[in-house]
Amino acid sequence: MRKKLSIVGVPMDLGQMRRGVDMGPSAMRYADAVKRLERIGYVVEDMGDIPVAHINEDKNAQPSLRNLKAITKAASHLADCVDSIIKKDSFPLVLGGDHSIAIGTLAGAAKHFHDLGVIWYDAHGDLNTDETSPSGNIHGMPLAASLGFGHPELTGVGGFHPKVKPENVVIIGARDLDQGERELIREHSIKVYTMHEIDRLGMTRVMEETIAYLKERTDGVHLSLDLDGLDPHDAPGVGTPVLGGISYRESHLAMEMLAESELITSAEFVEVNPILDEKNKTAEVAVALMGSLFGEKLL
Ligand code: NNH
Ligand code: MN
Ligand code: MN
Ligand code: MN
Repeated sequence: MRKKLSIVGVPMDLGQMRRGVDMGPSAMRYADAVKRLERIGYVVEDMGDIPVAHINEDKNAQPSLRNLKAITKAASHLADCVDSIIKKDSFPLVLGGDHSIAIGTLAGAAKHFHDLGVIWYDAHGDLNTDETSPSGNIHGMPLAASLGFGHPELTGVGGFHPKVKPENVVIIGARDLDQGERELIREHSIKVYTMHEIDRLGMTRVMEETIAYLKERTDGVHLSLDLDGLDPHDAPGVGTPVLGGISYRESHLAMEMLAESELITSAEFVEVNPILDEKNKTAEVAVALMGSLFGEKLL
């Protein structure tokens, strides 16, 4: 991994229905993200936040794609920002915000890699389109959109598509998949480690396999970490908690193994909602995991 690191916040809460996740970037800054990464040895630049609209669009305008315009606008802005960070040879670290922002992060990163890999660490697949989504919430669609599936305004962010090929994606932690998502996973043979595989194989083997798989087919790897991938006991401050998730220690192990692999070229931590949290615990967990991802050692 490179030694320069650029943080950008995206105070986005329009991709889902529970307000407060727009305060995620502040909460992670408050949990001393910058200091922690500097201590590891990085030169850290905090670029501040991407502007995000604060008004909800008419709720009836497009119930299958809520707040489409405001979300694509912020995503395009974020894509340019991530693109410029990589151009100046720094590592983009994006703080969310709901997961819809990944459309922008991936659009920016994908400009620089012919075979960008993605690790989607999440209780959910985020593989819905406006046609399959049970909610109309765009935070359930970013992985589909990045693969080129869904509404053209979402798939077209950054001016090209797709950003990622299905065979370059690994989903880790899934335990709440919708019917349309299951079909898309089967149709395109997307690699998924559900909680079942994590229980059976253990996180060590899951990460060994993931790293080996991505190493042989990608030229860069984006980590998209949704805090709801963790068990709600360890990460309570999320909008859609799902029981039976990845533990705090397993998550550290996963991050430590990624640090060792030197595979990761961009990262984002999303869905931290301070309003639903217990004394900023989830933001602190996120920042601790950043520590491990960027090479912090216990000894
Ligand atoms: N799958 C559901 C939907 O599309 C929930 C998505 N919620 C998330 N995704 N938090 O990570 O609405
Ligand atoms: Mn808001
Ligand atoms: Mn998600
Ligand atoms: Mn999720």
